[in-house]
Amino acid sequence: MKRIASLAGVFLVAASVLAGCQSAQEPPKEINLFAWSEYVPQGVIDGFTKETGIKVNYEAYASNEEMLAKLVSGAQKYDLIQPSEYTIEALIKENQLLPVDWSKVPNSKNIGSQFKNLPHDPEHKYSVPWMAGSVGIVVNSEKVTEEIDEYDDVFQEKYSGRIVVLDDPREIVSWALGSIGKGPNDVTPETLEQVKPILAKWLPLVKVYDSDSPKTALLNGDVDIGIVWSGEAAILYNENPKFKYVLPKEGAHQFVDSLAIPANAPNPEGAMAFMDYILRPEVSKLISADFPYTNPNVEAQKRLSPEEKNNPASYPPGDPKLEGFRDIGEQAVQIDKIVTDMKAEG
Ligand code: SPD
Repeated sequence: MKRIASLAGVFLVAASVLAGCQSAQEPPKEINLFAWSEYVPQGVIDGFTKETGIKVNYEAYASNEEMLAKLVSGAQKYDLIQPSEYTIEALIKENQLLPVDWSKVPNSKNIGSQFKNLPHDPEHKYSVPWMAGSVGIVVNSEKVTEEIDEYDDVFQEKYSGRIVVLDDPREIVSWALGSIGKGPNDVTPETLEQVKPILAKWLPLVKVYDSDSPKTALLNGDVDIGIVWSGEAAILYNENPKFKYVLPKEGAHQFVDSLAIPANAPNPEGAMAFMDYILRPEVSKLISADFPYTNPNVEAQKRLSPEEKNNPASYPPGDPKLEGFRDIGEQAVQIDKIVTDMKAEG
């Protein structure tokens, strides 16, 4: 846990105290869900509560590091968290997750085989994929008319003050690594030295850092180009197909965000009931409707409309070069420091 605490260190924040006590005999009739913002439809939460009587307290975060910081602070106990693949990997290494009792999650049969036994959870013991997706370039093609197909194309002087990017140091550094022919997991002190001058050139051009809703600045016309989560790009495309999604030719991050149960969860039974509920095809379909990422539930995918399946950000055509992030241990602290310092310099 010490290593996780250090990874999360830069984001440590005070947390509110869990309200109320539960008696030892009576299972608590609530679960605390700590999940990404703009990812969990209120209708899904309400449907679960209506059916089970279990209240869901949904608290949102905008980065894995923010989630880890609050988790390790211990001020609040969570029944479910929703980390990305590399963070699941780190938490498993540190024995911070409970194994899922699959007999309590029979709808796990709906998870596509390509989303099981991935490197972050090789025995498929701890995690239920929520949504997968990619991180790519969005272009307002009415404003940016030249061809954009690699990271360097985004960070050009002429686009200064017209760029939105995710507020996520690990993602940002992966783009700079890509631009020098390195993979997103080629993180060493040497490669970090190599990306520093690139970031020093790129970051002053950025107008907006936003991991919660990067689509907003594009929709408002505050910016014309950006690097965002695929689900945000899919919503933009639905609003207006002038917003084109481009997966950079150097390669891009393919994330898998999953539900997992922290080792100290007060109500693991309630957590598994929620896991099973969201794996119902008709419920999973509702998540796709609001947040059009790549749905890892094969039965839900069968129920999507042609428009949903043909959205090029949700389900990119062809065979793009995509790669998951791995846990990089202490190097994550360096990445945070490099990006945070450079942003502060302006
Ligand atoms: N609003 C939901 C965003 C989900 C992004 N998950 C991927 C994170 C990888 N760093």
